[in-house]
Amino acid sequence: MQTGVRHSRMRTPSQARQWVIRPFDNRCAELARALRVCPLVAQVLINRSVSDPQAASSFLRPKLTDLIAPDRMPGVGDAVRRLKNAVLQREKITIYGDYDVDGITGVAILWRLLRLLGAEVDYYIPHRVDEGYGLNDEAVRSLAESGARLILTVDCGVTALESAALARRLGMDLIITDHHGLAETLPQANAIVHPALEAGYPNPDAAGAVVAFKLAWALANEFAAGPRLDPDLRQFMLNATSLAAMGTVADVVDLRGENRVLTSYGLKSLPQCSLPGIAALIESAGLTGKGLDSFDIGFRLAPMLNAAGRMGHARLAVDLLTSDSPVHCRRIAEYLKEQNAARQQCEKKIFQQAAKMVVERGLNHPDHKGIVLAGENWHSGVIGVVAGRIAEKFYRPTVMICLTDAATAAVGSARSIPGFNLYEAVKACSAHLVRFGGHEMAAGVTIRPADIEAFAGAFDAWARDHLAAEDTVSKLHIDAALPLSEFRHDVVRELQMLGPFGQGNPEPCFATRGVRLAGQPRRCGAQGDHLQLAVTDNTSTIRCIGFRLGNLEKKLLESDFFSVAYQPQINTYNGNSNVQLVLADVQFE
Ligand SMILES: [Mn+2]
Repeated sequence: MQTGVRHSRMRTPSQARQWVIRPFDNRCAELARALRVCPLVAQVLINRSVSDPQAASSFLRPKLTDLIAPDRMPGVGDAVRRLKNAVLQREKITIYGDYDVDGITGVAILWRLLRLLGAEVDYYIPHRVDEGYGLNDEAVRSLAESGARLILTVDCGVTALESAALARRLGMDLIITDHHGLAETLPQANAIVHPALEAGYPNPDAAGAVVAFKLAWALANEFAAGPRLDPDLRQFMLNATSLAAMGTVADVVDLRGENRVLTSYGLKSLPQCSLPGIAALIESAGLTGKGLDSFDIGFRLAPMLNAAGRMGHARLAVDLLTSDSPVHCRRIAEYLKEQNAARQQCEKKIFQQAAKMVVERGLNHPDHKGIVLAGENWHSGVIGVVAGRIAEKFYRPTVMICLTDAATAAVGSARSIPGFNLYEAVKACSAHLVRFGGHEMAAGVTIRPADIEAFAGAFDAWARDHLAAEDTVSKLHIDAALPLSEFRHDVVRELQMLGPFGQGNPEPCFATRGVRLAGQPRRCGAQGDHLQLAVTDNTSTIRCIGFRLGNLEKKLLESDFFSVAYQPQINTYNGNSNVQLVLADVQFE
């Protein structure tokens, strides 16, 4: 049984979860007939708000021709004209990108294309800890001094009014490509490429790497001699699709519509990607020769690329994706693997400290709704991830602050739970903050250590006013409750057509009530963390795997009946393939 592959994405079970079961939709038989699929697939499509037969058909069978033409991306025309000029005049272009996977892949796409077109191009990635997110004045000044004539941003810049004005004063031109929230005033720039700049653009959820991809595509078209791209450009576009798919999955944007088309093609071509950096990354992750899914990107490849920026400098990850030397790439990929292991260790240590603090201080008591923690020497590159895990474990919005010896102001990262607008919460408590920014689900704060206690009180009070008791109960969304006999081999195989899974299109989850054990459960995994069992409801008997559910063994043996929520999958072992249920939760009645 494959136990190592998938459990990395399973959440750590903590408190009881409330099952929210979608009602049966009577449109599903008709939709199933129109699509020639089983009703269960139709039910899941309707649950994902894909109920129109035409839309559902392209959802199940994405086509590259469904991609939106690159010249429709708002601002692309101005950007292409300015870049074409820069290429022809051999002006020095500096790509200025964000340090996360979305930024890194977007930078690599534009850098590779501009090189292919013969441009003089360089890139700059700010340091995550020392410089922070986005375009900053100091970097703009140093770029001007080093002779940059044109700055091209990726995945940042659309709110950098002051730095944009500074670039202009220093005699540089600026093209912004970004997908972050627009403020009331736009920065001064030669072009702004942004999917939400014009109402009605069909994919306002495009990731930063996709915005970069569209610009690169439009520019490639501009330089193509005839109606067809020459072989080099065609190969480039194929690789760029894989890079854009990685940025899209890593940035957790909605995986329906165009993002789904791009991700499904990008994933298919990823194992054969001709970029030595991608091949090296896949090899270091131990995924060579396997078909890759969105979870492999989200939980294996993306964390390695992100580790560079979290533990050191993200420039190294861009180096990996822009180098053509397999030897050099293999060295970087191995180093990133080590950095990722160090990141995991660091994260684990902080997570344990933070979880202990929550319990010791009683912050998980029903009277508390907002968690604020501060710790000595917590690494600011990983606290965002840890805040996310604490928020998930205790199901409360969480702010984590790094205290350092020297700092007069400390930095913190915050993560939310669904239904709680974190940005509004932080804004409401901003009297205690030096700086803050972010959106509904994630935010960053800067705070003087002396103000932490007052901030914690205000944040908790605001959370108590804006969260009901049931909001702090984690919910498990279930697509349908069905007897086990529904999950035949052919049905489960058809359900796989619904992938790639991710934001907006979660992997289908089903439930069966009143099942009992069919035989003795068996603990497995190095520490007996996992559980193998078979369950029956008299219609059928199916094998299950419960990752991190090993401690349920005793309770299962004591219970006559229980309910299971699960993701069905096809498990192939020794040439046999069988339906297996990956347990998401177990409820005892
Ligand atoms: Mn992004």
